[in-house]
Amino acid sequence: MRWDIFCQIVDNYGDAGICWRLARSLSSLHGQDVRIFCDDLPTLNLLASGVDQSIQQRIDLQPWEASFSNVRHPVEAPDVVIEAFGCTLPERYVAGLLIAPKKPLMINLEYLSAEPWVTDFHAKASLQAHGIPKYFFFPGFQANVGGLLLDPIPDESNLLAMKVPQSIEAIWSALRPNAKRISVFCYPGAPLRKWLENLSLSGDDFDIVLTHGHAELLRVHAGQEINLPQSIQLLSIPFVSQDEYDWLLAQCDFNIVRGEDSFVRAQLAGKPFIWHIYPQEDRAHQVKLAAFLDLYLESASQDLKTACMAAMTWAMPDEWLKSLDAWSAHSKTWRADLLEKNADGGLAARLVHFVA
Ligand code: TRH
Repeated sequence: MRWDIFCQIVDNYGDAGICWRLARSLSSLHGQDVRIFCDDLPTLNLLASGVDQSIQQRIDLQPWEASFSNVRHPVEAPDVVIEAFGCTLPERYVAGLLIAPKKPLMINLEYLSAEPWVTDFHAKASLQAHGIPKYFFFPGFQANVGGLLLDPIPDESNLLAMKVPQSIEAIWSALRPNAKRISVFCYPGAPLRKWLENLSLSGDDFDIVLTHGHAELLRVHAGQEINLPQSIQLLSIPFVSQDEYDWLLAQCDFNIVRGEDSFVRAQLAGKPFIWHIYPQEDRAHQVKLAAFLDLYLESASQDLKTACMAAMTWAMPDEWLKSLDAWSAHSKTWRADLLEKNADGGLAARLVHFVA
């Protein structure tokens, strides 16, 4: 089948990150023909770079405007149209669909949420005046929703086989063998400086890998130069490709992640993490975080529950760091659970099945 994915980049990298991961799964695991129409191609290309050429060449990355004219041609008419995160399709594209030789199926691919209501809305029809059938599709953790994007599954053999990405080779050589490694990818509101200062009191050594832009963020927010004891080494890396970022998560003992895609990848890496959830004005993010923690910590001991909840709401490390070993073990179990629950191939496979 031919799939057209529409990706509008609202902010940051998550919209492009999800669209790219979905496209590569549909193409390389399910043999589908995929095009992405994106309003910010450079960002999409940045995420997609570094991936095997055989994967990249099969996915057609197009600017948003390229969608206006070509659906009328029989060979170009899509079978499935994905509106990522409910983005509005270009009117000229929809007008073309109405006179295309075949009617596609439209899918509104929603945000990931662990909230219970998602199960009632997943796969439900959304009636449209134009008459083209459209359905909601919710990614999620529960059994009866759309699942997670797994591809590529980070297993030990493929991650160990991967070399240190060239762009960070020099920085990587500065890591200390006995220091614990923490990667940092969060939003500007995080109390990062205070958090690092508190971490430095633990008596252990930590190498902190700051992803693109975070060193600047630390300085701006602290309003002064960072002055931490030697037990904390800050290493700043450039933006890396999506596969390289996956590798980074697996190389660290603890990760700070955000948004949606890095949040899932940290779980699949099987490591403890802080999810810095995207802050929303109406505090809806607190409900979403609580819903996730209910599932994530369902089988955890009371001590671990208390520690994880504290960490995820930015309590200082001295409140929860003693639980890190138990949390590491829990992360491996949670990863195995996720893989088992998505053993049918997860989101991409469920989409293909749903459409069929
Ligand atoms: O970029 P994000 O913050 O996510 C977004 C926004 O919050 C957006 O509003 C929301 O619509 C969307 O999430 C769902 O974080 P996220 O989702 O983790 O996406 C980041 C992507 O960037 C992810 O695919 C990993 C990738 N990445 C790299 O490829 N290289 C890097 O160096 C880094 C730091 C990330």
